[in-house]
Amino acid sequence: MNREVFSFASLNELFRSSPTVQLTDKDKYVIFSDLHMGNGGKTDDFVRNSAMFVQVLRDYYFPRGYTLVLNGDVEELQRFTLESIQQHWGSVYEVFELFAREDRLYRLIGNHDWDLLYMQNHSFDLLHSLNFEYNGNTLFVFHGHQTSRRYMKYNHALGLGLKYLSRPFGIHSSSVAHSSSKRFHTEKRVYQFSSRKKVLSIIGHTHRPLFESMSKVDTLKFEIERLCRKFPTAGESKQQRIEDRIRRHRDELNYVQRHEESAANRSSLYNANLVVPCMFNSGCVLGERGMTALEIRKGKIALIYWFDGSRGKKYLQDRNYKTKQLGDTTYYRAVMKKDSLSYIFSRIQLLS
Ligand SMILES: [Mn+2]
Repeated sequence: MNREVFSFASLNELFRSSPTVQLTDKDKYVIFSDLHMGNGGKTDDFVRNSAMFVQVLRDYYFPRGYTLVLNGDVEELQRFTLESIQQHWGSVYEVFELFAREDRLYRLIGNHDWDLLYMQNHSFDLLHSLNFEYNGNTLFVFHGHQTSRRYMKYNHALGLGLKYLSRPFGIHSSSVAHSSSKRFHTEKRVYQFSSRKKVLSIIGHTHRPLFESMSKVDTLKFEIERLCRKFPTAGESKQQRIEDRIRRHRDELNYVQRHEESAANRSSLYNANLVVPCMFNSGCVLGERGMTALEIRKGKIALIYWFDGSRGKKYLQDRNYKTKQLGDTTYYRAVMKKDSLSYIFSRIQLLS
């Protein structure tokens, strides 16, 4: 079986065996993935945003009635023992427990916390994937490693290798997140599967946030093109505003291209003029200034960026994004992208 056939069969099996939950316009979900919690030491990538993560869950999502979906790679079990992680991150498990006690927590397995499936010393029910049924359409939530035979078959052996080989050298969370070609293959296979099945997939794993199958660079380019097209027929007062918006988007595009690794800039992944908006990615919790998440609320899906204003003011100054402060903290919530699920599904139906 070649890789692509394997990948489709593997995702199809996962999809068919997914538990299904009904999603209505009254429901609220927040999806985080890729925390990679370690032992709190120097090579624990989670340390940087851990305080923000706990406070955002406890003071923002919990009181607002959200159900929390943790979409894989919560613990970094390929480099740390579960005991050392539990010992250091009690505050994180406490906040998970808040949601769990009210039946508002779903934990999905990833490749870095896969070993939990064979462990007894934790209290989580673990799922491989989860389907949301929304007005006859399906949102398919899974971590994303399932596209690769390597992870499915040899995950256990790989984990042992990483734990015993890489930790002494202080290697940070490695694997797919940092390899652009692996990331590309994961995204491509999830995209192909989702557009063929006409489902909306939500993954993590590659650490790159995606909204409607587009990266940030793709989104900015599309938006600039759309505004340019609007410009000639807009009235004079509107033209000025369009010009300002184009300039801000161009500045941001330059910024992203200068500051983010080259893989994040790979655009037009799918060699198509019409991108089917079937693939979303919650990104990760490990960003330098913040973390990303996907929210589903009132029949809409949004890509959210939570950041620490004391570490970077970029999004506070950028009028293209709505930001809101969390209480009197230095944490801010910015809505990067937002769209209605009905509109997204009608485009998936029409374009794929
Ligand atoms: Mn992963």
